Amino acid sequence: MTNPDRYFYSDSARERGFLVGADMRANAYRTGLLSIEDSLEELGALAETAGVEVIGGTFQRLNKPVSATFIGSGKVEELKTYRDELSIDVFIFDDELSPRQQRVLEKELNVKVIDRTALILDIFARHARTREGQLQVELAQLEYRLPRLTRMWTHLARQAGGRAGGATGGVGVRGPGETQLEVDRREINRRIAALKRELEKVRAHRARYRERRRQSQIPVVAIVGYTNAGKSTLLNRLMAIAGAADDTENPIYAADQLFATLDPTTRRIILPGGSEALFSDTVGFIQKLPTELVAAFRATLEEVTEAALLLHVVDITHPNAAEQVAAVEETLRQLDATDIPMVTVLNKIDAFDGELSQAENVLAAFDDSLPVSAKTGYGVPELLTRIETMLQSEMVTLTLHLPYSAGNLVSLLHEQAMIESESHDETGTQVTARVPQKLVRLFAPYRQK
Ligand SMILES: Nc1nc2c(ncn2[C@@H]2O[C@H](COP(=O)(O)OP(=O)(O)OP(=O)(O)O)[C@@H](O)[C@H]2O)c(=O)[nH]1
Ligand SMILES: [Mg+2]
Repeated sequence: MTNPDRYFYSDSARERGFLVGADMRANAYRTGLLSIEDSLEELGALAETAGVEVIGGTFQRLNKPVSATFIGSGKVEELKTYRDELSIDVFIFDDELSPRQQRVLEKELNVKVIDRTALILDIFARHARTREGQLQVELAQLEYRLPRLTRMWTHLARQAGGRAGGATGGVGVRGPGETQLEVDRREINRRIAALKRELEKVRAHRARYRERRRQSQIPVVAIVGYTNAGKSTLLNRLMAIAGAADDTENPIYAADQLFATLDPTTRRIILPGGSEALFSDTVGFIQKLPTELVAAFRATLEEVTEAALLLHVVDITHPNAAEQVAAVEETLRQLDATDIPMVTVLNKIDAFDGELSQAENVLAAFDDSLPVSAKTGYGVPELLTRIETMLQSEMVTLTLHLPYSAGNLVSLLHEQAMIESESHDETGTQVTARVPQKLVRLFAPYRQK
């Protein structure tokens, strides 16, 4: 990563954060998949990644959120004590606060109050490297902040405005642009409109790139999984073992950090039987990922929805491996990607100190799971073979005669199939192609012996 901290606080100026959670007893209000303790621990890891020094945390059992303050008034009083005794700069809530709740809490507590979403956006802002990634994050941040703009935040932004390096107001309030919190709502709206226009241009460019890629007929394998599961490390290992089609490409940044990767990276890899596939690494998933965030990153996540195969990486050493799997499945459902065939790997098997059978028990629900170690390479050759077999079995060879009136089907073949031969006569197009199983029925009327 280049200059990760250039625009952000140094350690000596780290903000002191305190975590706040609520354990909802009424089912309708439950969020996330982890126990409250594990969820707060994850929130702490997110806060540390965003550069906050986590001083402590607390949670409250509630039937449902209190409408004005999310937590009960007794808890708010308790937080005031922590604020004074522990010199807390920022309270970080594990669930998304409504703009009103946040305003009321900031007024009561008289320090900054942020939530999990703001924290994740802050980390995304730090880790975005491509233009599209940066635009996407800035847009998501502004849309998130617009209804939450309070004097507290603008005040902080002004205070920080004079700082060398341009840090603006610390965690949750900092972003790619320096001026954004010093401008008023109207200007933010103007900026949002400008960002949307620019994003559209960048996206059109990327759509053209993807179109070219489609025409190259190489299947895409999207690497998915919970953040920090080892997706980027695995892609680096796949390249080392299988051989990248272009060996000038740099390794992908991997680190013991949440959301180390934000922007998609694609590498072309030669599979054991000689066929090729494009492997795409992208942003990880997390529980309690707000739907709006998934929507904001929909373009990035198209890598996932358009893939021929999903490679689901699970960190089997993580105590919440099973819950993480459930969170990934939930996000795949939100993305409408559940129809795509998937192979699951139980990663970090080198560091797993239980029995292998125990690991397999956790994931007994998967037909296609393999133990691997991205670190040592264990299981990776078998994985490559499995992927190649799955990619091939997903395709069916069809010989077709398509009348010119079915031109849209010819386009579909160009987009989704691997064309082996194609010729034209007076009545239409004669094609032999390897077609993804899910599309075969569309071509039934045109099949030839
Ligand atoms: N012991 C062990 N550690 C691993 C293995 N694979 C990855 N790691 C470590 O796990 C951490 C996360 O790895 P990444 O490859 O960055 O994970 P990621 O899934 O890309 O994470 P994000 O991009 O942050 O979502 C790093 O510290 C890796 O060194 C493995 O097989 N064994
Ligand atoms: Mg990564």
